[in-house]
Amino acid sequence: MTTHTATMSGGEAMVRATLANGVTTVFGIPGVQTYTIYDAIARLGVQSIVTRHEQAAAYMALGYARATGKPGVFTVVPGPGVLNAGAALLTAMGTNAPVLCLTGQVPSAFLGKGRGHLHEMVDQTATLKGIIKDAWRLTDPRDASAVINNAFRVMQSGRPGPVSVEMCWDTLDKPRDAVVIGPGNTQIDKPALDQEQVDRAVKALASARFPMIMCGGGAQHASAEVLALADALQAPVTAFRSGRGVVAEDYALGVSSVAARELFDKVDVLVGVGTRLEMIYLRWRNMGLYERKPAGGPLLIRIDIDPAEMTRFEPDIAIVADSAVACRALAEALAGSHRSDLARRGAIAAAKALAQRQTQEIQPQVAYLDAIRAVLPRDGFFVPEVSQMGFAAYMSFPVYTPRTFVTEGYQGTLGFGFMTALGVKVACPDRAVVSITGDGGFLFGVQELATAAAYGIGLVTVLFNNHSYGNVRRDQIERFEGRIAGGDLKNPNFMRLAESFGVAAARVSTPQGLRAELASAIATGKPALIEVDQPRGVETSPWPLIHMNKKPWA
Ligand SMILES: Cc1ncc(C[n+]2csc(CCOP(=O)(O)OP(=O)(O)O)c2C)c(N)n1
Repeated sequence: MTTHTATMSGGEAMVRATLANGVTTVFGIPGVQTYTIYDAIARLGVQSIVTRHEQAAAYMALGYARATGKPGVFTVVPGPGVLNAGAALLTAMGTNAPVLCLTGQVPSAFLGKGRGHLHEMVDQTATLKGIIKDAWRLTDPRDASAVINNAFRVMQSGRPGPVSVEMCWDTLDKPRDAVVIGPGNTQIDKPALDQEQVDRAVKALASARFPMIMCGGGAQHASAEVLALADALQAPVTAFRSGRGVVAEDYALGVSSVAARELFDKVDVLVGVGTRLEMIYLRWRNMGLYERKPAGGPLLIRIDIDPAEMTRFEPDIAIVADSAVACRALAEALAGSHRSDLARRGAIAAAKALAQRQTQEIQPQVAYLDAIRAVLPRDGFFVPEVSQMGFAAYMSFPVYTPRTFVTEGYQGTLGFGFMTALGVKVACPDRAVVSITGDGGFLFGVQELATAAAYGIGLVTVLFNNHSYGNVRRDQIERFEGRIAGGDLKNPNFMRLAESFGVAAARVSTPQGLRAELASAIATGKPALIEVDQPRGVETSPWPLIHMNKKPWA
């Protein structure tokens, strides 16, 4: 990448410095402060996806980042535009996604004056710093390369996360001479591997009787290394949400969370790879119990790039490192230490078979999930949503390829699915992408059917319409003697709605019907909505298989 020197506006400098970092697509909505950003985007041939609400721009950038592991970029006006993007930014923070928000500010003379200038909010940078990894104000176009490159470094260094760069309206607009846009950032900081930590883990693992590996989102780039470690240990590998697909679940050692629970009482050494371990220590044990370190259970080894993680939940052995580097070192040191053990292989296979039978009871969800899995290619993306189908999918939709199960993480952000899936499809137009959603979550972002139609984003959305905020409704019936407060919904005609946006729509009412309709929708490569119409309350609760009745070391 060559250096470019010219007279340019702050907006153009921001865009050129962003493009120097390899960015080709920007999501967003323009406004008066950001006109120079949009003018540069148009002139410089960037793929620009303009959404119908700022939240969707941010969710699409999130989907882009999650699907590729590369930064996703969006631009919105300051104040309300930034706050409209808030839930997506929070979700990006929770799922460690490198997302860059480019935004404006009031004119510099008005900063902090409270005069009520257009889109003014009290200390926007400080507000953003409270919800994302970091935020900066760029005060001179001549600093654009340095500030934007630093944003790319911070976004991808250590635990990745979202960041923002803002510029005041006057600085965005005014041309400045001799602005130098240099090459993009190449520095991504990672902690060096500490051999002593590795040696301690190797010692514990070499003598483990029944080790298990649990992956989180921090293992998505380390699939080959986790697999090598699993093979060396002959250990089952599991995940709850964000770590799914690191090891394929049709591999002998890849196990769902339900199969993992079945095996867990045998486990004497647990290796957490890039995970907060929510499933085991919060979901299985007690969501209400704060523990600084586990009060029982297996010896815990944690591999995490973020040193703070080791004090948030203290393991017996901490390895602060990139998960690929650490797993490779452990796998090399442990190669050949655990011979294939027929009894253990048998236990794993039996747990998988049992889990398969148990999850088959979550009907009708699992019949529909099976229909989707049957037609979605191995490398196709599946983007669930906070819903009866999404919860069931955590443990009963097998995942075979890293990054292909894109979830909302611990934020549990209703509405994230459809919009995030659009960003996944923009990032990977040649791979199938299926979004599943409830009627509640879908209407958080339904207007983006217009974006799908306008840009021909060939996402297939399967809408499970149970005419309710189904999870809320069931919880209320169970806990409040059958009283429902805000759980029932009156919906539009989704077929006519989708068609009015120019999106093909079909309605089905059986898993077989879904399978056929989905296969043809994927084959057309065009945006499509498939509605599965269901009566209220038809779903079996997925929660007993998420929280599991039998508590470990209770
Ligand atoms: C941003 C946000 N708002 C509210 C909630 C609370 N909530 C969790 S599930 C749910 C209902 C979901 O309804 P729907 O999308 O129709 O899916 P269903 O449960 O009916 O399958 C609600 C309101 C949430 N998790 N996130």
